[in-house]
Amino acid sequence: MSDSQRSALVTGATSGIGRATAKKLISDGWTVFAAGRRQQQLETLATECEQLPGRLVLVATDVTDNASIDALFSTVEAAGGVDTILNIAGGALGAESIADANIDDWQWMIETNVLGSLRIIQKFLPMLRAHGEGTILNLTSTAGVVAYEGGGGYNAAKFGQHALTGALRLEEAEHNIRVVEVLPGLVKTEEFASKRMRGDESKAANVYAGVSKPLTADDVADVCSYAVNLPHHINLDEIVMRPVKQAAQHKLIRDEGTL
Ligand code: 8X3
Repeated sequence: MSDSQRSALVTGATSGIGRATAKKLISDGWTVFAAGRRQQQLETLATECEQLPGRLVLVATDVTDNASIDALFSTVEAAGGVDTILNIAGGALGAESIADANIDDWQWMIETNVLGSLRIIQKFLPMLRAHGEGTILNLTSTAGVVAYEGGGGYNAAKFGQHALTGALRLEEAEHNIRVVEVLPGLVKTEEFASKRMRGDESKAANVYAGVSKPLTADDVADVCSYAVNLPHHINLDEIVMRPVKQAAQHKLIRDEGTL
């Protein structure tokens, strides 16, 4: 890989922020290994990226499965490697109180958000160290720094991923790997709220009801792209981004009469 030819692995690339970020980096001219579970969505992404200047390599991957990550690593290594990892796979499942929480939901959230990132990081760290100027960007959430009612499981997962990210930054600085954390608040994507509310589209719509301009996946992708395109000695440690209408986790301004 030459210095001018940046190359990234993006997980969670089948939808939402991961997909938008993969697309943005390809627009920036990067080689992007787009990893996600759903082959059909990966192929749609490929079609949309045909005219863009970068190079896209699709790799069907499940970040909760070690064998799948081994196969991903082999593909990336054989195709020239990466200097940048963007851990975007993740999500929320359920909005119950702690009293009513479902253990299986918590396990899925911890597996995907925390252990999924850990598996990818452990597998690719030697490659990033060998490169000499590595970057890891972990997409966490404002839910990783502020707890809220009904957020328990997602909070636990994102607080965990946030902690992992902080420790990693301290441990990898001596290997010249910068570790960036992007913590978005309310982002309206096609799947996040719907999945969290188990397909109840009315509950999912209520998450954004009356919020005139929630963040979009493209907004977050722009920020991720900005962070990883900066000269390597600049580490944006933690980027908290919210829509103006969400001044804090507890202060979401909705148009009157919308809920
Ligand atoms: C999503 C942000 O506010 O739904 O990561 O927890 S929030």
